[in-house]
Amino acid sequence: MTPINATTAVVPQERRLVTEIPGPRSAALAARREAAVARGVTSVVPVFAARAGGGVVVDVDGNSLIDLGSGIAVTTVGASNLQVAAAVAEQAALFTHTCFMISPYESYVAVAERLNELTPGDHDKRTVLFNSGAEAVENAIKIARATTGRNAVVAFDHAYHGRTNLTMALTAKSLPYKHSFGPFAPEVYRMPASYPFRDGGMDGAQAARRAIELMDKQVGAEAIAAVVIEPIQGEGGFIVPAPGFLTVLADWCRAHGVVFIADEVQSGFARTGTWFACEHENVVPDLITMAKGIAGGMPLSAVTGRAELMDSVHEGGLGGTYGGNPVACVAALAAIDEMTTLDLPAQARRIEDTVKSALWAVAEKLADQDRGVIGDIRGRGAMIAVELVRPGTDEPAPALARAVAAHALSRGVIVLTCGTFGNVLRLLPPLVITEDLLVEALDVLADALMSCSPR
Ligand code: PLZ
Repeated sequence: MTPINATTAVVPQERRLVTEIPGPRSAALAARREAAVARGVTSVVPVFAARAGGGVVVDVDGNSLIDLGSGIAVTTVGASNLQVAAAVAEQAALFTHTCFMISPYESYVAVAERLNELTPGDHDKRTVLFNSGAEAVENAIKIARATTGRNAVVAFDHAYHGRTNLTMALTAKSLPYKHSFGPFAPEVYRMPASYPFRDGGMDGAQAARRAIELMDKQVGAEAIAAVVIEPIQGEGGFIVPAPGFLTVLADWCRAHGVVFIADEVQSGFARTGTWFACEHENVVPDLITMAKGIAGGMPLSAVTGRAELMDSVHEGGLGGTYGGNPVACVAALAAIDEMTTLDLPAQARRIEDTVKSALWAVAEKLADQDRGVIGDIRGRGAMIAVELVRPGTDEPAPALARAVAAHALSRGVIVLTCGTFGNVLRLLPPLVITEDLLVEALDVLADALMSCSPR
């Protein structure tokens, strides 16, 4: 892997601990935070950021941590990418906002043009922009309902689609996302997904038919406006469905006039080694939702889809004050240019090789010592997960996942967890991380796995 972070090299690319974690400045800020910030919003890492870029986050005490989280798959081109930063500064000096619904500007149109080109399928497309992933998903459902005149929406077990009322209803896991926040939006139906590690050998087509049978029986195809699915489930555990699952579902949707929505908020924008994760299965969604990696860290989200569906919504039916903010739009254009020039899809594939071989090596070592806690290693590109279990079973080991992440953090590496059972370590490095830094972080993670796994 060549070092490609020339455009993000302002922050020294190193792991360096100069205090304990958290250091005194972070501890002082934590106390202020506790008195000022609502406790419902929590943080994975107890250190406060001072700067970040390439593959590192530097905290207020001067500790430089290797970042395997990218702020949940957002800083794909780095958190202080020079092209993005320059575009943002230039646009902010021209105007920060007019509201696209009041006086439009070119960058919104240019982002729509780029997304229409980049997303799967060569049909005629249209795009509309919003701020967050949840907002994109909500609007995709609005569009599907308007175009079909139907109400029901199907989502899957282990799904995550956001924290607004409708997207909470679509999200599978109660704690922490839904607990005490109901009632939820009606007409949402949940179907079993494809989870190869836990499906006892069921193949993709079988898992799809299981879901289809339930949809037919419990909802009826003629009542379903949309099926919404993450091509690789993110928060639910980086679950890659068995081959064929997505294609059989998408074919069924097409045959029954059901809008197939791919939620690529987490898996999109080069993350999995292709521009979008549904390309791995040659699935062409009717609508695709995007956010996170789209704009180099600026808040922007989008729905792109078949022109006839997108344009079935009445004039004035879609919008929002900040949707497609001009600063976010120029950031997206710069970020997408970087992903193209640096060929970040290819970089994600190289990261996959490095990460998977390091993880397989630890898995073998642990298994040789009868400590087989690694139940599954899965994912694509720079979206890779390790599912931890009690040795010899498929029983989830969430405490071990937390311990490993904490151990890695104490050695200067940020690792996130996820999963319906909280037992999955997920690796989402910025795609501009250098090979050296990535290997160093993987060594720390391997050490953490070896030290924390029970004997
Ligand atoms: N769809 C597939 O992954 C956001 C959320 C973390 P927003 N995932 C991270 C948390 O605890 O809030 C996500 C996603 C998929 C939609 C969303 C929602 O995107 O930008 O957070 O609204």
